[in-house]
Amino acid sequence: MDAIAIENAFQEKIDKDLNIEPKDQMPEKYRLHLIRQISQHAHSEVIGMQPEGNWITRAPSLRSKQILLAKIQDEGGHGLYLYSAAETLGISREEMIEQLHSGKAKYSNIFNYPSLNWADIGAIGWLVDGAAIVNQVSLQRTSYGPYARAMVRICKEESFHQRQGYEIMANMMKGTNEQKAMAQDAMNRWWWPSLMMFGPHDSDSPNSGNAFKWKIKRQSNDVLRQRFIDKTVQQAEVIGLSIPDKDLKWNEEKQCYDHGEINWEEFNQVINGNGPCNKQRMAHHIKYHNEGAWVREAAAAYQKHINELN
Ligand code: BYC
Repeated sequence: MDAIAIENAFQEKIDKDLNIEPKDQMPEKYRLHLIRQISQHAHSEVIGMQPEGNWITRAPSLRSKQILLAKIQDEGGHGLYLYSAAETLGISREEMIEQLHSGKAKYSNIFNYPSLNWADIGAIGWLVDGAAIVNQVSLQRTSYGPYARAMVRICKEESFHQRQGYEIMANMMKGTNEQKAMAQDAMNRWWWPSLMMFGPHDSDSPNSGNAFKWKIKRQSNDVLRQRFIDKTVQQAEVIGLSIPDKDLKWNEEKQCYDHGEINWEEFNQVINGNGPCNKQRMAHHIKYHNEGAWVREAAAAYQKHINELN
């Protein structure tokens, strides 16, 4: 089949809502679009372990420490499913890591902010995982089979993560004035970066055109952001937290919350390497990746040995 025939047969499948599987023929641009998005998603999961890992040794109780450990292990697992899904598209793990280290591949803006105290762990679980779920529930119906199936499992785990974070915030809001102030301070620092997680406004989203044509995306950046806001404002009210947005108000006609302007200048700085923790996050990843070289070498030597026996 020539390129046009491949593209037509492919689009016909997409239009019938059929999944595309690794051995199916697909346009090169679809393959590259998915490698970009899935690898960036995987990097986000793995880099996202850093701000939380910062608090394992300082968790306030054995229970909270066990829960946090389990959550961070889940994030590592999510990274692994996603790297594997991307590998089915013909890119190796080494190439993806190389693209992360060279800055060619991005990862979520949100993990370039510091986790300063225990309330931040609550805010990450509640707001960051909460935002991630809204995005990922929609991605369960993405057109590439291995990505869609990874999302089903990831969403189940993320909803536990979101509850873990909300529980921390709810408990702090029942505590002393200092604890309440800590929770509100974490809310103030994490709210706007969480809204940025959904990406630029639809009118400024260069990848959305193809993403919709190929049903990689099912809902737009702005639609998902609005869904997250509407859900989260109510959860904040229940535990007595305020949303740090003076322009936030219920729109009776549209039946959703209007919100203030997002600082896109800050977003662009952060995703281009100039956020508060970008350099620290990357230095940490490179250091431990290099220190783990012996594990990869040992695994390769073991595989070679097994192959020789067979
Ligand atoms: N951060 O054309 P657009 C987690 C980039 S981890 C950084 O709208 P697209 C967790 C975008 O890549 C879950 N960059 O792009 C883990 C593009 O640049 P490139 C993370 C962003 O792809 C541990 C440019 O801006 N979730 O839950 O159509 C602990 C223009 O954007 C961001 C995912 O990764 C951003 N927020 O839509 C706790 C979801 N937004 O690539 C929790 C999977 C945009 O052309 N990804 N950019 O150089 C997606 O759904 C989509 O890629 C996005 C962006 C909605 C994020």
